[in-house]
Amino acid sequence: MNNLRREIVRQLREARSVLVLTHYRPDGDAVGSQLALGLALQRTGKKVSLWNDDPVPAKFRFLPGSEQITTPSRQPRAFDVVVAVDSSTWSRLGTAAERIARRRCLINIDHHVSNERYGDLNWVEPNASATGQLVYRLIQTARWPIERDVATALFVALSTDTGSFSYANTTAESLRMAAKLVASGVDVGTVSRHVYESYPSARLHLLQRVLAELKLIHHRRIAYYWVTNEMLEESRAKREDIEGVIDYARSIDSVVVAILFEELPEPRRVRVSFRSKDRRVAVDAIAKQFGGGGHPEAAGARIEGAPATVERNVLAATRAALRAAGL
Ligand SMILES: [Mn+2]
Repeated sequence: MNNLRREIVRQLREARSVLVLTHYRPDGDAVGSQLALGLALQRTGKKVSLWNDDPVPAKFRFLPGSEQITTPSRQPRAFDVVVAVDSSTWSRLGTAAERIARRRCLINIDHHVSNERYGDLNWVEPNASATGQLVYRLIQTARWPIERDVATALFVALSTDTGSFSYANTTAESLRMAAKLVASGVDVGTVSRHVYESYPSARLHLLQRVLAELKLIHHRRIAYYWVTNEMLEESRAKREDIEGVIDYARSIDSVVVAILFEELPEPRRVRVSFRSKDRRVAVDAIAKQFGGGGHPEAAGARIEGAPATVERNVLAATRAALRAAGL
């Protein structure tokens, strides 16, 4: 593992131009990992590009350097090294993947068990709490300085993927890393205010609509609800406001699995998110049945079909998973 990390550092050291990518619909770990690596590389004099099909969600735009994240160039461009962070599949990188004319080396850094190892160098550690944790180790291996803006991006990555250091994936190592980042200058209060307390009121209006139709089934162990296009329009909320909405279903005492169905703008396509509060039920295995993936405690899939059919199939698979676990 150490050799792999050293080889990644060697490739980055020899590169002049580096493109750092992450998955579309980026979350805190995606933006934070991409930005931390990008800024650290810039400090060493590399020419760095940061691409994403989707804009940086508003709550992460306080991060210094986030304005450098742009949509992919229209014409294919050549890079010495391309690094993908937090993206389990090549297709989750979106159109960026088509805009790379040449690259000497593709490096894939991720913590999803389901990672498809599409890189020339693949550093995948499912035990890491966040991809940001791997980026942190990489920067340490390279002995690049961790300045305040890099530390802040890494802190956001770690904080968001651990549910503010509350989920089961919070480890002694992730807490030690957080302590070191705070020592490097992270202003925790400011980060929390931006990331957790800066929602537009439209998000709460959306939440009202969504929660009003929450359903509890299977001895109240499964909670699910829908975000429809109509609800989004009426509340004037944006798609990025949907992130975290699933946590309300998850927070109910009796609930083992929470499911959020999101109607996508394209007809007959539904995005389904899963959360599990019980180690006996691995939701990535459920998501996988529908072509998705993720982590045992948090997973998702994009499923083709009429909403009612998708709902029926997903609920049936979830009930079966609970039954198999004796729940
Ligand atoms: Mn992640």
